[in-house]
Amino acid sequence: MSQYFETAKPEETAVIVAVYHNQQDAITMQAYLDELAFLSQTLGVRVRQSFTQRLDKPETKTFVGKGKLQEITEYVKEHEIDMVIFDDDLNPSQVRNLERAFNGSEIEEAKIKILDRSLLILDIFSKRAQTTQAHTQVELAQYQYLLPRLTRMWTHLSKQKGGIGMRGPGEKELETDRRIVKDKIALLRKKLDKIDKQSITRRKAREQTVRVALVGYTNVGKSTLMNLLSKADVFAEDKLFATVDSTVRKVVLNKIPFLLTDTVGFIRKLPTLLIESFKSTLDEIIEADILIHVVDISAPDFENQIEVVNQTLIDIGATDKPTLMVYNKIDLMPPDEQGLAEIHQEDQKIIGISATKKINIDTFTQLLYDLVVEKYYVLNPNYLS
Ligand SMILES: Nc1nc2c(ncn2[C@@H]2O[C@H](COP(=O)(O)OP(=O)(O)OP(=O)(O)O)[C@@H](O)[C@H]2O)c(=O)[nH]1
Ligand SMILES: [Mg+2]
Repeated sequence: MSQYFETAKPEETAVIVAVYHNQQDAITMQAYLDELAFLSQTLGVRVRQSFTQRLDKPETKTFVGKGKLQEITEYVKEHEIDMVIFDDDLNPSQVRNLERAFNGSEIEEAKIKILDRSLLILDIFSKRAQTTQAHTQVELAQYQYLLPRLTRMWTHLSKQKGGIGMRGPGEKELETDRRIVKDKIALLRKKLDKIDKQSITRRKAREQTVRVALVGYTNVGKSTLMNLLSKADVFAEDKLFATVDSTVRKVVLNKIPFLLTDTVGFIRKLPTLLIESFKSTLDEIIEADILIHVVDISAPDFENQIEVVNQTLIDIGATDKPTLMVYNKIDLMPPDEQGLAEIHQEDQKIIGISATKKINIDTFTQLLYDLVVEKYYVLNPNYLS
């Protein structure tokens, strides 16, 4: 069934559409747009054009206003674009209206696909998942996303040919679809419960060990740093969400052992359903003693990314932990700003590094060691005696 959720095939073409409110500054706007394009490219889609509109909030009926919609449809028809990707979640009636706008009233033969940000993220997660647990978590989120959106406009599951945006027939089939999806959700929940029980047992066994988790926005260099520290071979790539599973490795710094977890990166507007179904993966972060918050200092909107990560940490309940802020990728900063990025404020525990060019790694490990050793003595009070 999972191919049902496949949003796009490589080489398909797309235009991206985003709405910004009036106060949004140009840099943030561009960063958001670049990110949506990057998400699309991660799936192999070629983004041909982007369209933006300033509105207080997206139009209820068609997300963008009439004039803008006209402009987009003309472009899409003229350039034979395969799909239109929207930066926010679309509700079922918006999907229906947009389907009509792009494909005319004869919807049975729709050619142009209407996608939204959550669908892209879910699809990327599903392609990146390695473990049964991650696969099950993504699938659960996908079916939950689909359930309220099952309308005549969306595919008929039992006859599905793959690809969101295919149409299904009448109401009776729709009811059947709803039942299939509900059954599937129940089944996936059960399966996850079972897997979760095993992970809880596994994590309990590690209670005496100091646990450190790498957190941060997606693509900032968490896995690269994990590989550097643990000599593990974790998949790192210049794509969004290279990692969606958790990897735990034992690391020893100056004879003090601890467990280091690399896990899924965060992103703005991460579908809530994903956060919910990834709960047990995120538990690795919630249960960690120390966080290493990795930041891509070369990202034009890095401050915004820090905000998103902090907010997500609050959302999942991973607050009040000793945190080492790591400003990574300082090698990409202009030389005169590299010094600036190398802020090494001991009290604030911020360090500028380059994980690939291995700049400042010794200072970083020293700072990390200081945090780990403190916790180590708490967990092993007899260590010194
Ligand atoms: N220039 C530069 N690139 C880096 C540095 N650290 C990591 N990268 C690159 O940034 C990209 C993302 O690195 P990853 O380690 O996969 O990032 P991640 O945070 O694990 O990303 P996700 O798993 O997708 O959330 C890769 O292409 C890395 O080679 C650095 O210090 N400098
Ligand atoms: Mg990673």
